[in-house]
Amino acid sequence: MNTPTTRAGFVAIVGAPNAGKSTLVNALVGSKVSIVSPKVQTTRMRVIGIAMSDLPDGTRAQVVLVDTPGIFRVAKRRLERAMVAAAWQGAEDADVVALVVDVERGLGEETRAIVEKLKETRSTRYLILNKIDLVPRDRLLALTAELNALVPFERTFMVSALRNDHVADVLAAFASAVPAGPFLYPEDQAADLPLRLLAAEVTREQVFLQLHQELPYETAVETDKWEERGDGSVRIEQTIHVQRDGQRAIVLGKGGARIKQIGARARHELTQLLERPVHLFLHVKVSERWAEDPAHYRSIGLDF
Ligand code: GDP
Ligand code: K
Ligand code: MG
Repeated sequence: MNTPTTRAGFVAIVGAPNAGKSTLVNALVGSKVSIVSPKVQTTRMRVIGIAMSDLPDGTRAQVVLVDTPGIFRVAKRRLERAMVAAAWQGAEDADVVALVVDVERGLGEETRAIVEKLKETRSTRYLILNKIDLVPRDRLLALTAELNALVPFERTFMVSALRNDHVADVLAAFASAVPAGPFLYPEDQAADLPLRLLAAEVTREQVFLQLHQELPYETAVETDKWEERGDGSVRIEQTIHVQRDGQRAIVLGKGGARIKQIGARARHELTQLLERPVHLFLHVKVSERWAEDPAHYRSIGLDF
């Protein structure tokens, strides 16, 4: 009998805003993938990172990380509610749900609300106490006990995502926890896929920020082309997929004014995130059934 040589699966990263989820994802993946900022709710959409890990027995693992949007305590708007629902759906589908807690903040209201939800999940639960560089060790042990009393976690890790302390232990645990099986993403795509997804999320966020309720949640953005140029810049081509002609007109705006504005803001954000000049080209396409095809959701990181 052949022992499987690869493993692959999904790990949902959940936690209160500013717990350090994006920082952890970046540390796990080893490159700048997710959006990190001290502002609450920067990561409105789900961004996927892919971490590769070699296990001691020679098995290679592909860990697909889902950085969920902030868990909003009061989701008033339709979009927010849909995002929260999507986040929980993601957590439910994942092989492991990892709760990240800022140890300096401790057990706040948001973390409590997430823990309540975690009681219902059938996925394996991990607890990741983050920012251990900021507090004394006895606080960590007290917090571990407090959280495990609320809901049992299979494993508890104490890390500093920022300093990359003990992050390797977390990755090794994720890699062992995902099931044996083929990689979910081709290895040659895995490197720039997160960047393509991230770029799509940045534009999608602008579409929603600028058009609010005028578009359905299913409106999607796909990065079609990603070209690293010799002069250090990157050329990105994206398609905004809408479902009807009327929506296309909304995205374009009068004389193309709206799409220009979306493109300008997205380009500005991407230039800062990628730390190099970005040339961004946007297309709008009516693709009626686009949103219904699960393969497309997978390719843009909305669902799996
Ligand atoms: P998210 O909202 O959960 O994605 O949190 P972020 O990753 O954006 O981090 C929020 C803030 O916490 C940022 O200013 C990070 O630099 C900071 N941060 C993240 N991890 C650590 C850590 O291990 N130690 C310290 N001191 N700060 C951290
Ligand atoms: K943040
Ligand atoms: Mg974040």
